[in-house]
Amino acid sequence: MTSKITTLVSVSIHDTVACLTLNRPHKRNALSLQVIAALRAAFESLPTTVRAVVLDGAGDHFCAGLDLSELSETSPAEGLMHSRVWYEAFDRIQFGRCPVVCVMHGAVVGGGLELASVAHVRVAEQSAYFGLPEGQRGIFLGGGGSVRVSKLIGASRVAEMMLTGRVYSAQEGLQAGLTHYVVNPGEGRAKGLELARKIASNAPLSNFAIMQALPLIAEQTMAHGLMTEGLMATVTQSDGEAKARMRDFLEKRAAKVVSSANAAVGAQ
Ligand code: 1HE
Repeated sequence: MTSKITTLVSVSIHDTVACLTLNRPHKRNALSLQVIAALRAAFESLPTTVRAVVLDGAGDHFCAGLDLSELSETSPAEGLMHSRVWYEAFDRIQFGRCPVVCVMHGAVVGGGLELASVAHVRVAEQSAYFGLPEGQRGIFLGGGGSVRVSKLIGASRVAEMMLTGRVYSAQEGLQAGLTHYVVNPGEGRAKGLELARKIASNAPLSNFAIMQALPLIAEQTMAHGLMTEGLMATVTQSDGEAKARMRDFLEKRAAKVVSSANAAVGAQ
C-alpha cells in the first residue's frame, strides 16, 4: 500500500484499488473550487494499475455540499461558470477509467449528494443522512443533482426533498435508491474496498460497457438502445478475456453464482 496526502484529497493505493478521501474535515468537506480541482486531479492522475476507486470523506461527515462562502458575492455569469467547473470534474469521474464506490457517513447534503450520485456504487454507514437544503439556502442544485439524483430516486422525490427540507436516513435512502448498501458504523471503508476489489477483478471491457454504454442506452429509444447494446455485447464477447473467462466456467474452473447469505445489513 502506498499513500500520498495532498491538502484537500488524500490518496492511498491498495493494489488495484485507490482510496480517495475528501480531506477538509474542519469545514465538513465542503466543496470549494479548490476541492473540486483536487478531486479531479486525483482521479486523473491515478496509476494505470488502479481499476476501481473508493471515495469517502474524513471526519464526522462525508460532505456538507457546496462551500457556501464561494457563492455569496458571485454574479450570474460567475455562477454559471462555477457550475461548469463542477460539471466537467464530475463528468470526468463518472465517465472516467475506473468505477467508483462512494462510502458515505454523516451529512451527505446538497453538493455532497450530487457528488455521491456521480459514483457507480454507494455504501452508507448507518450515520449517513441525505438532504438537499438548496431551497432553504435560496439557491438551486448546481452540481448535476437535478439530473443525477433525479435518475436515482425520481424528480418527484427530489422536488419534495428540496421544497420541504426533508432529510432521509440511511435506511430511508436505501429504500428510495440513494444508496445500494447500509452498513454498521465504521464498516463503510471495508465494505467499499470489498466491492471495489470485486469490480477491479471484472474484465476491463465489461466495466467499460457498464460505465459508458449503460447510461447512454438508458437515454436512447428502444430501437437505438437495442442496437447499442448489441454492438457493445459483440465487442465485449469477442475480447480474448471474455473467451478465457467463459472457457474457465465451462471447464469448471470459475466460481458459480451463489446466494449472498453473508451480505451486509440492509443490502438490496
Ligand atoms: C461550511 C459548510 C458549507 C459547514 N460551506 N462552510 N450545504 C449546507 O447547507 C450544509 C451546511 N452545513 C451544515 O448544515 C452543517 O455544517 C453540518 C450538518 C454539515 C455539520 O454540522 P457541524 O455542527 O458538525 O459543523 P458546523 O459547526 O456547522 O461547521 C463546521 C465548520 O464548517 C464551520 O466553519 P467555522 O469556520 O465556523 O468553524 C462551518 O461554517 C463550516 N461549514 N458546512 C461552507 N457547506 C453546486 S450547487 C450545490 C448546492 C449546495 O450544496 S447547497 C447545500 C450547502
